[in-house]
Amino acid sequence: MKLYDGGRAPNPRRVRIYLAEKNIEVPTEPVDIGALAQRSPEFTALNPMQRTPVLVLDDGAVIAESIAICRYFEELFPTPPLFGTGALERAQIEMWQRRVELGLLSSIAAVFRHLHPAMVEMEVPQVPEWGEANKPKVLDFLGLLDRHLADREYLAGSFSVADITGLVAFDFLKPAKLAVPDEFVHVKRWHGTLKARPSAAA
Ligand SMILES: N[C@@H](CCC(=O)N[C@@H](CS)C(=O)NCC(=O)O)C(=O)O
Repeated sequence: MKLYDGGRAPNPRRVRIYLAEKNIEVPTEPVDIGALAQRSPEFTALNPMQRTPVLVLDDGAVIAESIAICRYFEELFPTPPLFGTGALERAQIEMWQRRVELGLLSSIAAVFRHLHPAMVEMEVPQVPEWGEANKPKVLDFLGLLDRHLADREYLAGSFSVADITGLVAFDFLKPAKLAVPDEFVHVKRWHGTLKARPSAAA
């Protein structure tokens, strides 16, 4: 088994945090996405989407997409449960995972990818207007999250993969040069709680 890891980028980090929470060790191979190694013929043969992370099993089977990789390990090692237990909690974790992935992480990624000079070769074409258009979307979502977190510690039930996506998205605000307004105290408290977990160092 081998995990092709894209370093400091947010999606590979989601999987590393998940694995750290589960105490699962997987041999990794770094993919230098800054040098566009994900576009090499070898990597493209593994993942035609040319994105990291990618998990390759001993029999050569390939799993891409961060959450698909996490789900694979969840089936093998259900404890501690990070996708929830019971029908309702599972559904609510799924709901928040998707909301945070689509509503926050994707918008922050759009700001970063379309405005940061370092992304000029990776994001073709870079459309600065789209980066700018996503800034208020990020703020709106952070506001929604703040209201949701006012009376709960985690996004849905106990600590879960939804919080992992949220943590990674939050930490991606800095490279995207976005700030969290001071009034979002609940989001900040939630982030502080997640950041204090040892897995956040992954
Ligand atoms: N939906 C995918 C997204 C993967 C993704 O966008 N990975 C980024 C790193 S965060 C990447 O490899 N980017 C390379 C590129 O855009 O060329 C997932 O959840 O794993």
